[in-house]
Amino acid sequence: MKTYKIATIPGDGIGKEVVPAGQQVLQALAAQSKTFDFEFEDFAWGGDYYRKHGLMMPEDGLDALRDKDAILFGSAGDPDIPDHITLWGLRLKICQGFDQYANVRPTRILPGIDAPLKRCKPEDLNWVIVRENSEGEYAGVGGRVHQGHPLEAATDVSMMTRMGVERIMRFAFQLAQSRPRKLLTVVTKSNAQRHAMVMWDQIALEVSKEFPDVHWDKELVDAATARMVNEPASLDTIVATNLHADILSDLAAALAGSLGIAPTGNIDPERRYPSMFEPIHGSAFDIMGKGLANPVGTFWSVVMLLEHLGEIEATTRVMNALEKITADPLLQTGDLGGTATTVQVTEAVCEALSSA
Ligand code: NAD
Ligand code: K
Ligand code: MN
Repeated sequence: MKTYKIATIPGDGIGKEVVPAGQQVLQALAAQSKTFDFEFEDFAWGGDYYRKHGLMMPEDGLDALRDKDAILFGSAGDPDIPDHITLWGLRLKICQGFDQYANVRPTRILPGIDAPLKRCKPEDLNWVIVRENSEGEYAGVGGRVHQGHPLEAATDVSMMTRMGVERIMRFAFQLAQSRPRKLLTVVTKSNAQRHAMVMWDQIALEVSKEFPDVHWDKELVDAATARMVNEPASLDTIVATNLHADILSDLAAALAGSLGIAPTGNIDPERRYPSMFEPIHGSAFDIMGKGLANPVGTFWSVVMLLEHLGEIEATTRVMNALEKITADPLLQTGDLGGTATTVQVTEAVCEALSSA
């Protein structure tokens, strides 16, 4: 029997509701498995920890995570703490500390979901967005001077390195190659950002030579938003910078029905460190603590976690259970137009797993 060590970090807001739900699904799965089990360790980091200790997580927190097989994360973001402190103090500290440079965001319209685009058939929207997750606009390079004075100035420099761009392009081309359509769109903004993005385009061209069987094209990020709405079927795998992909993937999730559904993996493809899986949404201040959060994004993240562990059969089982649940209008949460609660959806998924 293999025992996987999983760290759970619920964080803040609805993270505290959806991560325990995700853990419940993993437990239901393990209860049925003769080949694997999970050993969970929970880390109560985030806004509450900050109020006590002045930090979102302990200074040496990464050491406590280092030997885990994977991390299940909720959200960093507290109504009473500035967002840049919560984000940089927790989520980015882990992503950057463990060099999880590939952020992978699959999106498709699950059965039963009433997606907002009139002309888009469910089969037209099947994307995976690859977000550069270690540098770019979120490199943390910049500063603010002369605060409060007329000469006040501030910068956030988008820093790209050849190594950083090469490795994310190679990852994206490989991922595109593994999908049936072998189609990659490289999102760029090299008309305006004439240094870093021009290098980005040049490296895309170089790396493409290693993947002659992948069809690829380029799209400026502003035009890419319109293309996602107008010609969803023309896209398959998409690679974009840290900021661009952050924005495009919220749009993608909304076009597929709701922010509450979409999953993501913060992956270290070289497997030097644990990878971290989380729903793409944040703390959802407007619904937190009410039991109304849609846990499907977390469950789909659990599917990605299982895939990362190599438990492919389990991956299929959870995804099938999920699709059964989204197809049932009585099991849809408020964001999907239904009235189901987090607990009801979680119990239904666990039940579908044990009866499968
Ligand atoms: P958000 O994703 O928290 O919420 C946006 C909207 O989507 C809200 O109306 C919310 O109710 C709805 N929503 C999101 N997830 C849902 C779910 N599972 N079920 C039902 N409805 C859902 O984004 P925001 O409001 O921009 O950010 C709130 C806080 O979360 C901020 O502090 C932000 O920095 C943080 N945040 C953290 C992460 C992360 O940790 N990865 C990601 C995004 C935002
Ligand atoms: K999240
Ligand atoms: Mn985001």
